[in-house]
Amino acid sequence: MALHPYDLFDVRSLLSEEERAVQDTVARFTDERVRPIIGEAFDEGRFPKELVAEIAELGLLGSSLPEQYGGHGLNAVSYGLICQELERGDSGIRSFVSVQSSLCMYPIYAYGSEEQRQRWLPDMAAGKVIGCFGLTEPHGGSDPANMKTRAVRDGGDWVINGSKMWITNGNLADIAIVWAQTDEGIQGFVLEKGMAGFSAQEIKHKMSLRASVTSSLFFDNVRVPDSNRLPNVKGLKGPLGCLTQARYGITWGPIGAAIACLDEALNYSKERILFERPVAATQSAQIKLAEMARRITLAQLLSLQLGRLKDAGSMQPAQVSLAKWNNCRMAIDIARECRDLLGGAGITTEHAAIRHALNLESVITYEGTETVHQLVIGRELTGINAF
Ligand code: TGC
Ligand code: FAD
Repeated sequence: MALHPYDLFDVRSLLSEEERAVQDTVARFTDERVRPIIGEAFDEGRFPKELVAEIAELGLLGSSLPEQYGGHGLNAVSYGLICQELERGDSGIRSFVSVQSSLCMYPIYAYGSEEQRQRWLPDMAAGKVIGCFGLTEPHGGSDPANMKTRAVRDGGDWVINGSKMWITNGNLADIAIVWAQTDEGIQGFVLEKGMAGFSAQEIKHKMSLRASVTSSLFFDNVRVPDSNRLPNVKGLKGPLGCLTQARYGITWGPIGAAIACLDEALNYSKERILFERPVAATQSAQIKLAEMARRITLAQLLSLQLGRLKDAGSMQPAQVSLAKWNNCRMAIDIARECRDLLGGAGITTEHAAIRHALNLESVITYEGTETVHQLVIGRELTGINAF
């Protein structure tokens, strides 16, 4: 029996029935609703907001949370498959879901009070309240410990001053999870759209993640009640704990992007006749395609095992770093190679490869750059902190 070209090791047979059903549902959504419109949305530099209600209806926002907060109690592997199938469409759509689920709903669930959970999570799961996550500052995102945004206690309120940069969903968001330095260490605050002194400015001229909103946030004496402070975490481990959740999902996402590119390049090279034979009949093209399939297979097995470790409660941040590094590098290399196999046709957004390649420039940078994740592994091996 012929092997499935995008699942050479039959990873799907290792999935439960529920995991397969989740994958199939999201795959259908991507094929029917995302892929037909995403090239144009990318061209226009427009996040397709019209998809949010459907994404919510499919249960993809905060899908791992318990049902009482609007989630579906899905396991980590299912969440990973959601990310993979969404990113097969576009990294921007997966980013939207990552930020809402892992960077906004997760901290409210993990670090928030019961009142805060009830107040925000069900509406966020329903897509009625959109969140963004403000950690990165303009002077250097890799080193969030050097945080300049500051919150100072004033009676029953906090007064926040500072700014954040490169914030996904910034101008879309109804609430922002903002991390600020306080006298007791870094703390998280839920800022609401319309609070005096809080503004967002969209970042234009992006060549990457064009179908996603990216913004700067500004805080000018923003007065936030203590009831909007996340009470159950202090220190950098708060935001880093959220990043571990999001980075886990991001290990799966680029597998989807790489599969989309391989699919396109495979079809194109079988049909493109040069020197009286299909490009796919040449040895060099076959080596390139085989190399892509090899790297996708390794990434699939890596993420699946990572997901199983997460579901067993034993996943370590350094393991997430290795998979984020490997899978982003795998996907960006494949997207660029596929762009090359398409020749000149590969330079327009009529084909997906260049859009994925450009998107992956962000994906390999955000949530910890490739270098940051390499240094995490270096530290794990040597016991020496090179940051
Ligand atoms: P260190 O000072 O040693 O640790 C501080 C505390 O945090 C704990 N910790 C973690 N906890 C959970 N998950 C992790 N991954 C953790 N890493 C560290 C640690 O145990 C310690 O706890 P405690 O109790 O002892 O205080 O911090 P470090 O030396 O490990 O960190 C250095 C470094 C460079 C790895 C870290 O600063 C880092 O990861 N920098 C990169 C920043 C980054 O990734 N920013 C991403 C911003 S958000 C984003 O990009 C969203 S894009 C979303 C989208 O559109 O999809
Ligand atoms: P810098 O930290 O200035 O890094 C510059 C270069 O230095 C990089 O090549 C880096 O690898 C390298 N470097 C860093 N440290 C070392 C070292 N020790 N040794 C050697 N080299 C090193 N942030 C949020 O908080 N929320 C979001 O929603 C969000 N969304 C984003 C969306 C997009 C499209 C993008 C592009 C970014 C987003 N980010 C977000 C920010 C992202 O996390 C940062 O861009 C990333 O962490 C890197 O920070 P930086 O851009 O300031 O680069």
